[in-house]
Amino acid sequence: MNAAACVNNEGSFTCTCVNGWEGSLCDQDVGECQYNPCQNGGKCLTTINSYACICAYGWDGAHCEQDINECLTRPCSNGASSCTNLQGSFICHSKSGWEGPTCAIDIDECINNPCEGPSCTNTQGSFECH
Ligand SMILES: [Ca+2]
Ligand SMILES: [Ca+2]
Repeated sequence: MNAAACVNNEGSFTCTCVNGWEGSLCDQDVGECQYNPCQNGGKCLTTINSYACICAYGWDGAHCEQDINECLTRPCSNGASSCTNLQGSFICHSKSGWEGPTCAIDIDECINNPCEGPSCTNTQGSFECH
């Protein structure tokens, strides 16, 4: 037993576990997660005699120590000229006419009244003057 103290209740009992153990029978080892070995915001989960890291977005590896190269999945849309991998993230460099983290959002250029005349039509990735 890894219990420091057990109290007998009616029909049951409650154990206070020693450091590093948890569970009603103090049979769950939390030692590995005690000093969270998961990096970059990863969450540590105990498993039987071991642990697993649930990594935050953008990270991978047994201890979330590995940056995911998101650029390999070509996340940038609409002709974004290039993707730069960052630690835990990535950046799309948009061509003009698009915005947003993956350059998927069309800019409504007509808001800034770019046409000499009264008539501007926003188009996907551009705009037209009439
Ligand atoms: Ca990355
Ligand atoms: Ca547009």
